[in-house]
Amino acid sequence: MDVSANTIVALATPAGRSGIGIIRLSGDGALDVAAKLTGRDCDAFSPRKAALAELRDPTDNAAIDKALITYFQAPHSFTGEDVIEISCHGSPVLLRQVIDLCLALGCRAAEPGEFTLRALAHGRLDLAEAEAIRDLIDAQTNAAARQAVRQLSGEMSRNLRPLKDELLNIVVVLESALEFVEDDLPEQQSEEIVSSLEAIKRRTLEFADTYKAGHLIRDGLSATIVGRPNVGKSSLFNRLLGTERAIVTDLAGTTRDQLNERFTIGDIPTHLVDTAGLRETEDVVEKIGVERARGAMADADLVIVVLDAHDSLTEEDRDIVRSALKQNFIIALNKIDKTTSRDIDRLAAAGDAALAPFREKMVAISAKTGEGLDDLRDAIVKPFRTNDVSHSGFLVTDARHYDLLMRTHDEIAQSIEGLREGRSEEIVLIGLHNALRYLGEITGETTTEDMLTRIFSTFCIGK
Ligand SMILES: Nc1nc2c(ncn2[C@@H]2O[C@H](COP(=O)(O)OP(=O)(O)O)[C@@H](O)[C@H]2O)c(=O)[nH]1
Ligand SMILES: [Mg+2]
Repeated sequence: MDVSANTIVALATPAGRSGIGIIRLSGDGALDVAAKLTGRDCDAFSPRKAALAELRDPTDNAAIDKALITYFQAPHSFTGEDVIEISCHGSPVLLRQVIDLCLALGCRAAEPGEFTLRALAHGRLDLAEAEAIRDLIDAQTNAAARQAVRQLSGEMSRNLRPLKDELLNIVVVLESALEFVEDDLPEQQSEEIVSSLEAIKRRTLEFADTYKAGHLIRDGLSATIVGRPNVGKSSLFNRLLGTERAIVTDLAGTTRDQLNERFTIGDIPTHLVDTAGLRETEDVVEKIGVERARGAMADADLVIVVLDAHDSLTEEDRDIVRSALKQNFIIALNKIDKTTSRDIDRLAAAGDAALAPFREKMVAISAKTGEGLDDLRDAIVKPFRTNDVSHSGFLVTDARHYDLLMRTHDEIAQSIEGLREGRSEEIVLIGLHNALRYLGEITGETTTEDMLTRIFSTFCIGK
């Protein structure tokens, strides 16, 4: 049998020019491929030792590069299989050549996340840890990276273990009651089980509740800047990003297409959208821009309505505030450098009585001078911060984990109800078995092929 066929190869470093580029192989044929590429014997490579070797094209023996080759022998490797890492010079052309040679020698191009999937299959990691690798690579802030590292070190399993053990104990008691007791569970034992289940349910919910903070740290929030033309939306966009990204002029209708950029506020990744000014227009291009602006507004976690503090409020402004009411929104009163008063109450009152109810949501700023920008940044993240979670704690960051925790919670809640209503142990046990299965799905003890395919498709190739 050709052992190379099940050996996968991929570039482990980003595509493009770099100092060094690393190609990784995993599988039974990895060592053999390394030997053929270097014209050496397999035993020239010792586990966990880097060897400097000339890579040659086996067909014409032409030199390709001088590379550092490191061999990790199964099972002591990332994947649990034989792994070869080839550190070449970081030329895209050269790296492509080496990968093509590996393919010609019988390797197969790795699927997204396939190295990690193999690590999972060989018990080198659990599923939550595998997902943590993806999250670490994708992390946009220090805080997100730190959470991923904690999850990678097995904190998810450590948090779930006691819950699972206690659930399992209860399942055992109920199952033996089924087998050995003629009548129903004695009243007192049933009450004990209910109170233990209540405690497990509470802890599951507490853990799931950390998702609000965890989700924010990992995925951040999206904020869309809206307002009528010329109030200073693009100026604010640039000011928040710290670059002259959007074109600013005193002509209404300058921004026609929307602009998207990422930046961070404190530890929170923020996806900021600048939009075309909302107004009735006959200009075809601007009209499309206005439609897109309405779409971006509907999709946003937070809408930042910009008003001109120097100008009186128009009917368009009122319409825009009204359409933001359905959502999380704040109001940025811009151009305060042009007003004589910085007092927000007076600004709000001068603007319009219609603004009075939203006093709490208003921040006075100047996109031109930067005044009030710190307050605005605080106001952007404030609606999303949770005070009840200590950030030193471990947070649930993944929607999949949150969903499974909530399902676990609901199953336990139903089982408690069943016990209280004196239903048969069989019925109660179904819910508890489901709860155990959901907890198992988080760490991957119980998984389906389909589920793994879905999860690993979100990984990058080469990891
Ligand atoms: N004085 C002053 N002018 C501003 C401020 N923000 C924007 N502008 C000016 O207002 C005009 C329109 O700005 P722009 O950002 O293009 O507005 P947009 O149409 O809402 O995107 C430009 O001439 C800006 O220089 C501000 O805070 N103070
Ligand atoms: Mg603009």
